[in-house]
Amino acid sequence: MIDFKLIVQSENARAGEFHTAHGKITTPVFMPVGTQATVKALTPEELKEVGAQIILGNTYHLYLRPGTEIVGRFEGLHRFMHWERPILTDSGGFQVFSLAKLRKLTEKGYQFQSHIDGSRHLFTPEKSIEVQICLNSDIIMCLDQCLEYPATHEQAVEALELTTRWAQRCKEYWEAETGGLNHLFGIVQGGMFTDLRQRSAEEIMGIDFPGYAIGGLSVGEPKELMMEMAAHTLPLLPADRPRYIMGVGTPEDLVELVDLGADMFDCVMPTRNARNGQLFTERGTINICNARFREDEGPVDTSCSCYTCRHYSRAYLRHLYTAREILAYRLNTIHNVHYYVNLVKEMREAILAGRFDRFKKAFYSKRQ
Ligand code: PRF
Ligand code: ZN
Repeated sequence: MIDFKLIVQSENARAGEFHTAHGKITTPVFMPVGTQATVKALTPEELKEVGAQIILGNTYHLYLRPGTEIVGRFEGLHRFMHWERPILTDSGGFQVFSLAKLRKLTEKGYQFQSHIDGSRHLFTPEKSIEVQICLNSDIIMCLDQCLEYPATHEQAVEALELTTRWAQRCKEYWEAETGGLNHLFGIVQGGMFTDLRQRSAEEIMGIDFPGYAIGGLSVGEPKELMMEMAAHTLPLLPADRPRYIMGVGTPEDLVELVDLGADMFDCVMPTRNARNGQLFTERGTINICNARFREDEGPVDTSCSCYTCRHYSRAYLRHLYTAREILAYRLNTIHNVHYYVNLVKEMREAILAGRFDRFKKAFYSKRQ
């Protein structure tokens, strides 16, 4: 079992911790996305310097390339990529759904053609767990069916029922195959329907997992609907297990979701947006291409202590970006990942000190 320890709960916001084979994780926690066994543009040393505790990898990508045969020779992802802290892998369902060609969904699993070379594959719940165990990730996810938005109630029922049957198969395979070192998380689906979110939560909790994720959010629905679904689902989940919101979101989303009782997050925004010149600051986002930074000698964010902000001006970062220099991507990514990791760390400190409400007010008052 995961022995998740809730250290302080104030209203719904939680500060906790749990252990994995590669060390302790304190929550709330933000997991930078390292899809292909690399958080794009950063070395593991840089990730550690910004304070990343755990990163996310993608089963779909790593299974297709380089393949489990190669990663297996290194006894998993940690040594392969030189990252000794915890790793969570997503199961592949969501990535098949968004990337693969000619995919077909049956009771067995996903049939699809690789987006890389067109080769044919069948991804079953058992296969997903097998691959994730071979990657030796610390937290592995059940294969689920994430619905697109909008979807009908009937479609959402079908997807949640399939997700439950697959969760059962994942659990059985996991119990038979792992020594208990890889924690398996269940995923709640249910589309944008509160009755189905409740039903999915009950069915997935009935199978009993070390942790629970809420999937199917941030798939194109309006923000209020996303928050309504999260607010409805989070309190249904057991207080003594970590709660992970998959693939969300903006800094504001993270503040609101921590306030509602979420513990874990991943999102491509800090890394992807960095490569598009968008930088997060406590006053809101800026685009470093903007001409108003041409002569700006100040740092990206005066309140930031990251390597980029300690040493470089906005004028220099604008120059690098406009000149399409490789260093632009690296420095921007260092800053953005630091921003996200630090935001969540500050929320944890505020919860521990019993001042999360004040933190949230200050967070909004600084934004323009
Ligand atoms: N399921 C899985 N991974 C995901 C999602 C999901 O619903 C989402 C939805 N935001 C992101 N990543 N397995
Ligand atoms: Zn910075």
